[in-house]
Amino acid sequence: MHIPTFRYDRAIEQLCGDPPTWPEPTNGISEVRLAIRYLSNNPLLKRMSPIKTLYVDIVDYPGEWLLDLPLLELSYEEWSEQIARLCEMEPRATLSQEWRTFLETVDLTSEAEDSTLRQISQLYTDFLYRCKEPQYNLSLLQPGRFTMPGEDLKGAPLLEFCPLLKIPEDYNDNSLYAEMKRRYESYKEHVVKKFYQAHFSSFDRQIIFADVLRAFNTGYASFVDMRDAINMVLKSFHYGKSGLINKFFGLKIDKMLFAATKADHVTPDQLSHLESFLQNMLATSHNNATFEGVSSETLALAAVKCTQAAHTTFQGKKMSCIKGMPIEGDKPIALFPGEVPIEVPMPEEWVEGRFHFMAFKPPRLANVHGSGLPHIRLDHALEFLLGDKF
Ligand SMILES: Nc1nc2c(ncn2[C@@H]2O[C@H](COP(=O)(O)OP(=O)(O)O)[C@@H](O)[C@H]2O)c(=O)[nH]1
Ligand SMILES: [Mg+2]
Repeated sequence: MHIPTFRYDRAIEQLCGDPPTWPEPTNGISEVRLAIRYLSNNPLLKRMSPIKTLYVDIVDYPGEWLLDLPLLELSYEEWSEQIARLCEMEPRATLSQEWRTFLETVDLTSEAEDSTLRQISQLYTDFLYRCKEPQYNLSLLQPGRFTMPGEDLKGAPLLEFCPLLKIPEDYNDNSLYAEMKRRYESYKEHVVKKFYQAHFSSFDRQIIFADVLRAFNTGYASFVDMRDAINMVLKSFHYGKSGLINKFFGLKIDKMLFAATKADHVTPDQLSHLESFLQNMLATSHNNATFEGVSSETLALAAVKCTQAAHTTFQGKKMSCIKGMPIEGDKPIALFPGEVPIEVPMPEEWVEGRFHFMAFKPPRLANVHGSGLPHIRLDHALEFLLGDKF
């Protein structure tokens, strides 16, 4: 009762508008319960009560929050060290300049002042927001709530701390350093653990979305960051019996789906490439014991298919392409957005303009209540996630 409802109705309304528009992206947690009525095939059950109901609770939350999970295993000092190391590399080195310069002028052993805490955390948060800008599109942004606080935490003092570049050796209890350390610990206790305890303890299936194509468009650094972020999260999920998430929250996930989104941005012949690419990107997580007892699958899918496959002739050769309405503009276009590599290209192969997976407007939907949304492979996803429950 205390969790906002996922506004499917509102999303459908927007998608069916004239012109159709994309619903608001997720910025907090919401849930929806589906009651799926179906005819049982089981000969015994069929005779008793042929119509069965499967209840499915779907929980939607920002992917950013997953990045808080690894913090549970890190002390404030260990986390600081990780961030400091990341900030030595571009583009973070430049983007974090202002925050780092300010941090260097601050005496961490001096008495904690609210105004300093606010300023220092604001500069750090600004840095995280810059990392998110489309031209950088970085994923490994911690703490997750700094850029995605959710309704209840906007402006809360719990979010006023930041990692450090150097740890002071001598300090007392009311120092800036001690205060930030306390806030980091209470962030873990009151935000991170609370979230996982409240929600993750009841999940038994999970789907993780990765916008691989967007990373392709942005470049190598963006891709590496996304890969590292997902692998970091998966490492701390460690879904097997001995994993962290199990230790803390008694999780019982038995199926995990990794999905590359926006599969309608590529030509149909590239779908299998997109899937192989995602699989290769997650190879480390797939191969080790992370998934003891958890079956996982990789899929390329589109929740709303915005393009049509077509063919065109270029220099006398038949080529496949996609047709759709670009997000900016009102004339449909046909294009070949590029080939999806199966293996990760070398850094020097990510040349500017190699990938151009364009964003599209949602299609005009005449009969969404009758035939549903046009999609790519959502049926595969459902079969994998729910098939065995029927
Ligand atoms: N072409 C296409 N674009 C999509 C699809 N799903 C999402 N998008 C685009 O990605 C944006 C963000 O998607 P959304 O699901 O709201 O992301 P969230 O931030 O994870 O909640 C949307 O506004 C669309 O522009 C899809 O299936 N096909
Ligand atoms: Mg969403």
